[in-house]
Amino acid sequence: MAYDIDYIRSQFPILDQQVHGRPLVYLDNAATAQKPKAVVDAISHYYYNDNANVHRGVHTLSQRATDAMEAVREQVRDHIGARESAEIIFTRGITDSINTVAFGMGALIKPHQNVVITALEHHSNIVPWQMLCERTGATLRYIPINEKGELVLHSLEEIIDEHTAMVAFNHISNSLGTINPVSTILARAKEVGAWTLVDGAQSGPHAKVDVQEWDVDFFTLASHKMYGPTGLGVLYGKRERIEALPPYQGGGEMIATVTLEKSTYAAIPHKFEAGTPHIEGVIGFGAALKFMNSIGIEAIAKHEAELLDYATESLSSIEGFRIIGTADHKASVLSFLVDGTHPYDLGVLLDQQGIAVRTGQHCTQPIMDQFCIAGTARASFAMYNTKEEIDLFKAALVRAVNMLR
Ligand code: 7TS
Repeated sequence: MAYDIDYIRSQFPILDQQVHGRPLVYLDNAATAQKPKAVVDAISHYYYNDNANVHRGVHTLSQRATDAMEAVREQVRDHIGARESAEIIFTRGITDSINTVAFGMGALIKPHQNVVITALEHHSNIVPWQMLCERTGATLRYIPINEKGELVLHSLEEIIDEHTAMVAFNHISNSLGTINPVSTILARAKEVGAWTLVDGAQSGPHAKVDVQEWDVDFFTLASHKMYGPTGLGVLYGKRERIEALPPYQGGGEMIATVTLEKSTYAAIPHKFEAGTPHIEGVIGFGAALKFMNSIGIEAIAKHEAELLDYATESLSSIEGFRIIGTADHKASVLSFLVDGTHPYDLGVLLDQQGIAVRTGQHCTQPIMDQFCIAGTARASFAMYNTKEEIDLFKAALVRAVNMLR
């Protein structure tokens, strides 16, 4: 079936507007994607018809809300190929998912052990592990990157050793777009018996992932990067792993019994879902997954790869244009600098022409340090972007550069 871009764009009413008198060109999708009507409608429908708290009421609305939420848990299970829906935990986002694992590991890790991350991580996959190591005396190690922004794997056997408790890394880099060799790293981690976590923040919207095929212990997703609501993430964990982890937060809904002296915890996944969950978020995320799958994640990835190739080639003709992150395998992200200009100034001048890009460190300061730069401007693509938009982006960038030089 042909990729019906007009239909897709018609499903995102927010795109049809002017910013500073110019048509909006939204190229900040790695930060958050826009939401299709189906998501907004599912949330409205929930509030107009079914709103109630979940897992506690015998009344009809509570049961409807519970059924709707649990149906999405099953949808997520199916989407990532998990064995059972009890392995799908709803969190507040990727940050919350990683903190849940890093906190829980505090009870399990020993001071002589180490945690391995990479130099390509978002701060949310660095800081929680630093905190874990500070609390426990374990050591933090990282896999370095080369000048193209690719992981350097030739020392993998020394970095991941028999004392490695956890190997945590992203599938796709949010600031450079590098697609990492997940299976190679997981294979080495498994050789030494380390636990593994893959941060799927940027793969969720761009790639099909099967957690059993990877045989990964933990995997994370962010609803808001997958056309769903903000404030909701997913933590997938293999049953035996999440059963072994102590919970991160205590409170209602995560318990089996409570006396004033002691509590016992509920079975997974509820052990990790203390308090009233983000019910509307879960319902909206279900609609987002359904919408994304109706277009087809492979078709979306192909479309975005064409946009990335087109943008890379087209923008490279601008004098002084420099791409930061030139990995052989990349997805949907174009981070760049233009000689003689500051990325922040470019971002402001692009915005004045209707073009939304992100500027700065993209929560990946160690990457910027490695490239000896303060930050980049970043264009990131989604299912609804077009080559015409990239032409508008290029024309606006040329104008901005001419004003600044
Ligand atoms: N990991 C990666 C790879 C990410 O891209 C992000 C967010 C996170 C973790 C954190 O996700 P959160 O939903 O908990 O905030 N990345 C970005 C970005 O590139 N621009 O804004 C947010």
